[in-house]
Order: sequence, then C-alpha cells, then structure tokens
Amino acid sequence: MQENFNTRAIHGHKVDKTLCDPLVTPIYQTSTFVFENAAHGAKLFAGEQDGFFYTRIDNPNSRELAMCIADLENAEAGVCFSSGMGAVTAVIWSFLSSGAQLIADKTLYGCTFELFEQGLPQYGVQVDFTDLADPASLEKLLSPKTKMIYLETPANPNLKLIDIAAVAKAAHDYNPEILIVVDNTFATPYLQRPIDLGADIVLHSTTKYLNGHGDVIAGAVVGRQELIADVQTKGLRYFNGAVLGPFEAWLIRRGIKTLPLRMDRHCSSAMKVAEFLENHPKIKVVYFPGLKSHPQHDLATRQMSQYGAMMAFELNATKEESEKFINSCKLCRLAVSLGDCETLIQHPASMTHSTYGPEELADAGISESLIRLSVGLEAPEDVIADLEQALNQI
Ligand code: 7XF
Repeated sequence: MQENFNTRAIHGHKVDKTLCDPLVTPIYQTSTFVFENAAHGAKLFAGEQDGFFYTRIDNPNSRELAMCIADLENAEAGVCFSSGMGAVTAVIWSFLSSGAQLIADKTLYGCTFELFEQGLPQYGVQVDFTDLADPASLEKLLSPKTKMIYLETPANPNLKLIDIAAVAKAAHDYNPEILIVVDNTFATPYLQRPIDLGADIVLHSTTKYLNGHGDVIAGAVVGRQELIADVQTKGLRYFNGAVLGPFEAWLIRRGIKTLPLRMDRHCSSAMKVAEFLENHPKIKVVYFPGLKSHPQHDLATRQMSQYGAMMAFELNATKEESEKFINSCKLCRLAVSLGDCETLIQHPASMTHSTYGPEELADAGISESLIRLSVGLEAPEDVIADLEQALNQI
C-alpha cells in the first residue's frame, strides 16, 4: 500500500473481481483497460488476440449489446453507435466512395434523406431516389456503379412498406455484391428480420423500441462478420468515431429484455387506436399496416409477424384545426421520437421531415397535413379517450 495520500486517493483499494459473478453485466465505465504486459498490448493492437483496450475501439457493454441485437436479427455480428445517424453514416462511409451509386427509397427519416440528398453528392456519390415499393423502378436504375440499396420498411413517417425479399432478389440477380441495407427501426427484430429475407445489413436507431424508455440516443448495425468488421474499423473507428457509451449500452441491453413483452402490448394497443381513428368521422385517412385499408396490408402480413405501433393519419380539417387537435392532446405527448412507453404525437412536415422541401414531401407521399402517432404502453382506452377529446376540440 502506498504511503502518500494523493497516490492512495487515486489507486486506493480495488475490489477482488474473483469474489463475485454478477447476474447482470456491470457497467464498464472506463475509457481504457490495463494490459498484462507490453507484449499483451501489442497483440491486442495487432488484432492477434481478442480483448478490450480502449472504449472507442470496443467496450464490454457495447459488444454485449451489439451481439445481442445481431443474434435477434439472425446476423453474424454487430456494432453499436452513439446515435442512429452514427449508424447510418458509418455504413455509408464504410462502403461508398466517389463514383459509386446509391439507390435509396424516397421515403426516409428526414436526416437520412438530408445526408443522402445534400451530403453524399459533395463526396461524388451518385444518389438516386425512387419508390422501391415498385420493383420496376429499381430495375431501371440498377447499373454497374450500384453499390448499395437503402430502405426503411415500414417507412418513417407514412408507414409505406417495401417487399425486402423482392428488392434483394432483383438487386442480387443483377449483381450479388450490391449491399441491401434496411433500417429496421420501426419494426424491430421481434416483428421483422430483414437478413432472413435477403438483406445484407440491418441498422437501427436503438433510441427507439430497442431501448424503449425514451432516455437514450443510440444506434446499431448488424450483418455478416466481414461487413461488420469493415463498419467497425472504418465507419466507427476513424470515419465518424460515434462510439456508444457504456452506460447507454447497458440501458439498452436492459431494455431489450422486455422487448417482446413491450412489442406485444404496443401492437395490440395500436390496432385498437387505429380502428378507433379509422371509424371517426373527423379522420380522413389512417395509415397503419394492420388495417385492411392499408394498400400493402397483405405484404405486412407476409413480412411482419405483427403490425407494429406506428401510424399516421390526416384529419378532415384545415391546417389550423389540425394544429389545434395536436395542441389539444394531453396524454399523448407532443414530441418527436418513437417507441417509448409514452404515446408521442408529432407533425412530420414541420418536424421530423422538415428537411424535405414541399415538392419532395409530395413526391415521397408525405402529406403536409400528416400527423404521426407512436402508440405507447398506457391503457389503450386512455389513449383513445385523449385523442377523442382532442378531436372534439375541432
Ligand atoms: O440518430 P437517431 O437515434 O435519432 O436515429 C436516426 C433515425 C434513423 N432511422 C429512423 C427510421 C429514425 O426514425 C431515426 C430517428 N427518428 C426520430 C423520429 O422520427 O422521431 C428523430 C426525431 S427528429
């Protein structure tokens, strides 16, 4: 034991790690890990031996979470990020370079759209937006430069679906090297597993259902081992450095334990809310894959095990009345994000999708009057009662 107070304050007494076997993996809140000796450090850096040495490179909590999500998605490997956008950009930087062509569906989360539309052309990447729900439109765009196809299904914010197996088959028949990237945030692996349908890479904003409690921003990417090694070494390690902190990883790992229970409840409540809205005279249209009126209800039944808990709708009302309706909701909180215990309501055209111009919104099938609802875990009759009283205000 050191004699000096300052030194004792720093090195103190360390608990004997062999005395316990924690049920839950502890939070490894440390930036660096001590080497056994110089040779050990050199081996870890050279990749000749597995182990943790610096939290930006890898950390036990983020690795455990990444492996858990990969397992649930039937993927070989995974890597976590400090945001969903960190995950999106890491995939882009890892696989696309100047001269490459990216074919993307035109209905995407607003910041993903902005990255593709404004950001990537700056680096010489050709981006073609199309409606991937129409397989013929994809075949027209495929070219020797096509490196990646990117889609969300169900798409944010209008719940458009894309047949993952059909897109993967058309692209891979043309060139098996084309990477099919699916943002599976809205469905989660509990409802839909894109890798089983032919996708190469699946990514998530784990901010949403996987964490499930509205208290974390994070992302993840899963896929084949060799692809994830690229995302980890290029995308994460030096292109964007958007590493997930140990505490956030720990929280999301905890959230995933109840993912199936939460999703079952989210889905059954959402069905009740969607039916209520569809039958209300002040509602013009409801977009929810579980309703028979959804144009792709059959695809939803084939591709997803349940219909999720995201929906969008339009009122038979003026812009001012729609705004009054949103402002009148009390239990349904007026906020972006989704997949939380709390029901969240928001206006995509002026919020999550304000990166789209008016013509781009129309082209992407995002009406200016669309309202998006993320049905939470409250008693569904209370959510319905809140929507009803808000509808009564207009
Ligand atoms: O970086 P984030 O964790 O916020 O995730 C980005 C992201 C990626 N993919 C999809 C399908 C998403 O929905 C998001 C984030 N969406 C939030 C929303 O639509 O409410 C962002 C609020 S501005």
